[in-house]
Amino acid sequence: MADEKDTVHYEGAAGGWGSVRGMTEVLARERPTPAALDTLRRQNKPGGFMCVSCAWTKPAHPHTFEFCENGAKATLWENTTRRCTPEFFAKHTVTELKGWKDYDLEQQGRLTHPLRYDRAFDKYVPCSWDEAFAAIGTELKMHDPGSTVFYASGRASLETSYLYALFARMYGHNNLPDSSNMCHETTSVGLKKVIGSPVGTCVLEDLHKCDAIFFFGHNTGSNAPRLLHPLQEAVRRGVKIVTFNPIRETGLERFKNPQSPVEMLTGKHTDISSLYLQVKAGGDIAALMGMIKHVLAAEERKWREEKVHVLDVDFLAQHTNGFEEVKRYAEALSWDEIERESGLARADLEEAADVYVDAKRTVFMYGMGLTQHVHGFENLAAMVNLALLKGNIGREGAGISPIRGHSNVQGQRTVGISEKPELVPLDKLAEQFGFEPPREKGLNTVEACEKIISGEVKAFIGLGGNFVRAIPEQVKMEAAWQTMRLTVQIATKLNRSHLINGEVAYLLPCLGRSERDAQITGDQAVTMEDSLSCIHGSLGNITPASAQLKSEVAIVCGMAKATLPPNPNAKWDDWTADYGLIRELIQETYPEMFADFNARVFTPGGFYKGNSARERIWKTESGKAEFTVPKTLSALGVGDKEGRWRLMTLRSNDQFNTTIYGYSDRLRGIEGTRDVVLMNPEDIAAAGLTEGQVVSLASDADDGEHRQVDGLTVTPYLLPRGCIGAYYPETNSLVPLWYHDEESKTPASKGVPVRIVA
Ligand SMILES: Nc1nc2c(c(=O)[nH]1)N[C@H]1C(S)=C(S)[C@@H](COP(=O)(O)OP(=O)(O)OC[C@H]3O[C@@H](n4cnc5c(=O)[nH]c(N)nc54)[C@H](O)[C@@H]3O)O[C@H]1N2
Ligand SMILES: Nc1nc2c(c(=O)[nH]1)N[C@H]1C(S)=C(S)[C@@H](COP(=O)(O)OP(=O)(O)OC[C@H]3O[C@@H](n4cnc5c(=O)[nH]c(N)nc54)[C@H](O)[C@@H]3O)O[C@H]1N2
Ligand SMILES: [Mo]
Repeated sequence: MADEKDTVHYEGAAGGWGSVRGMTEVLARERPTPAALDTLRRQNKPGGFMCVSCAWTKPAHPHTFEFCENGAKATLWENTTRRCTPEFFAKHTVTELKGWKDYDLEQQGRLTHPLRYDRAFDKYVPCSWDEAFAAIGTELKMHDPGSTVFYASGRASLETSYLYALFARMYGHNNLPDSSNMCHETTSVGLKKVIGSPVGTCVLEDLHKCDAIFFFGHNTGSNAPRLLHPLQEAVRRGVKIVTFNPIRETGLERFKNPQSPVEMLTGKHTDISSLYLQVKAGGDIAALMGMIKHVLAAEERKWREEKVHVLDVDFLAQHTNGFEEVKRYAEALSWDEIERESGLARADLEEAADVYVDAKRTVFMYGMGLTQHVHGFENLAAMVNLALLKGNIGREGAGISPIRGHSNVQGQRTVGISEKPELVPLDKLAEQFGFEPPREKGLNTVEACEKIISGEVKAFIGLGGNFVRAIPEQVKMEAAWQTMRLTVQIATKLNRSHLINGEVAYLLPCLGRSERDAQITGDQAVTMEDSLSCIHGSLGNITPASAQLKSEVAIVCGMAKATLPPNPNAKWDDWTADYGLIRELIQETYPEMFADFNARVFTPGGFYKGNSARERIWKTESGKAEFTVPKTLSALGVGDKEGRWRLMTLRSNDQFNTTIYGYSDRLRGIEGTRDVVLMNPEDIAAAGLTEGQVVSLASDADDGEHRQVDGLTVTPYLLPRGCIGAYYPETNSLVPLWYHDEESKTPASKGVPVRIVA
């Protein structure tokens, strides 16, 4: 069982005994109840409860244990026996708690009571729900709705999300930023622009039928481990997986299935990637254009020599726009330039392109490595260019499949949490509820931050998440945050955002998804949409962490009722009593996607909401799928310069976003600390540094702003030269607020310009 060793460059497979060890540690840490363990058996099964971790799909025919190490961690994190009570807050001032680590804050366990911030004593004190709702309602009534922001982290159910967005619009704004704004907004905006669909086009079947998978910028072993099962099955069918990632992530190299006794006992594993290319951070556009150049050359040769096409020429003619321009651009590119910008050798890119040429059906999958760049849109557009060449969108076994983050982040957008009014059927809402919805564009995450800094935003409500810790430019934002009049946070556990308060502040504790949600008509189920656009019901059955907790639906309805003038069509109490009524409303607003919603809630494998691009109906400006000539070959927002490094802010295997489960990044072999900067050994030597030296990172964004993070230990790691890695959220203050994807404003957390200060 060599995988159990805590080696510093961990060589074991993802999964395997190591993941069993990971789970054992969580069990010891969270001290879950037997009921919580039983819940794991129901996790991601039809009729069961849907994991709060990643958004990977929940299959109709699940494995015996359809969960992974990190899904189990998320469930057990929610079902810890630890409690963060009013007594705890009586002992600690908020200022004191600000000095604590993220890990230690959340280790206090589940929040148990609604709390009000008492500024005079700098402490949270318990209050009643009625008091909290009344105070929030009074405050909101005094505000201009336009100066209020309703944020959502991508976990809340479709039912909660629909009502939250309705509340915002009845109150009078579209300021509905979502965690998606920091994540796959590049996808929502970018794919919409080029293929007319804001979400991926694949279903699970496509992974069972493809011959090749091109895989970009996703750390699957940590962030969507259950996806390793279909990838492993694909490899066994002979599918070639070509991976582009600056880091050799263990899960994508090797996977040992912890659910297979044979693999566990014999030490066997599956090699996942047949070709693993360590592209430079920000180098994917160049890599993709290089492959396109090679595919075009192959087309020319094949046609000349055999009168056979490599390209899908019928598809190109009938379904696409702009092919000739991209062809000219790619043909004119020099391999020198491609090699320099991508950091990859021509021979390797040609080998990858040959896999593509030979495959009949190719799926493209990607994560934050493509979306979190200043030219994130160009990344996606270049990938779509490659896919279009061979008609790999809108047919079986092929397509584009973004790997989404939070478990319902895609669904929140589907049911109206959007700052973009054009994406929401406002006329329909007007008719359904008898009010005039606001039509002006709302604020996304970056814009909300800008207006908090400028003082124009005066109230913030956070439906889950840890906004202040997750956003860029953290130091400046924390200072600006406290100038707001009202901050309200709805949460399960204490985090840093709860310690940065407006003048009036409430912290409202809610049920987790695994908990029984008993309302007066009985126990309620909720629904969510996964990465593959399938909608699933989820039924919690654990006894709530405290009798004081309310469901997110009840909290949203409570705030809405206290804020809005009476409206006979807004039945906040009835909706709280019976979530089936909310699903009827969703069905009425979105009849095509949600037909027969209540009857289909527990469809095994979920029900598919449909996708126009999958049918080759292109809802783009030209009515066709768009080829895009890249504006640049580098996805970075700044050029190279002496002493400037490309910082990737990364997740470890022991965290869920800002929730730090522990200090073991098992799959990367980094143990006991998160305060590291990962560097190529040759770079360490060339920069005159030594392994183990403690350094600072400082912003090198040429904007005159001072940003610095201290106390990071230089750790050798096989990264491309010039690229360094460090953990998110510890290094978020290094990301300038203006450094974001040009099209979608997704913060560019992967190619951050920094200097190393010894
Ligand atoms: N256990 C666990 N699961 C999670 C999460 C979690 O924190 N913990 N978070 C959830 C959320 S909200 C999200 S959005 C997803 C995030 O899941 P990922 O998309 O995997 O996000 P990151 O961990 O940021 O890792 C990005 C990957 O991109 C690579 N990369 C960095 N820069 C580049 C580049 O320029 N090009 C390429 N090709 N690759 C690059 C990095 O090496 C890394 O492997 O996971 C979700 N699931
Ligand atoms: N530098 C850098 N910054 C990043 C990223 C990066 O890769 N690099 N990634 C970005 C991405 S992809 C994302 S999605 C964002 C994440 O940003 P957020 O979604 O805002 O943050 P989370 O860390 O997921 O939120 C954790 C908190 O959610 C609360 N919570 C947990 N479960 C529940 C629940 O059921 N209900 C409620 N109401 N609250 C709950 C808990 O209090 C917990 O502390 O961060 C972004 N920021
Ligand atoms: Mo995310």
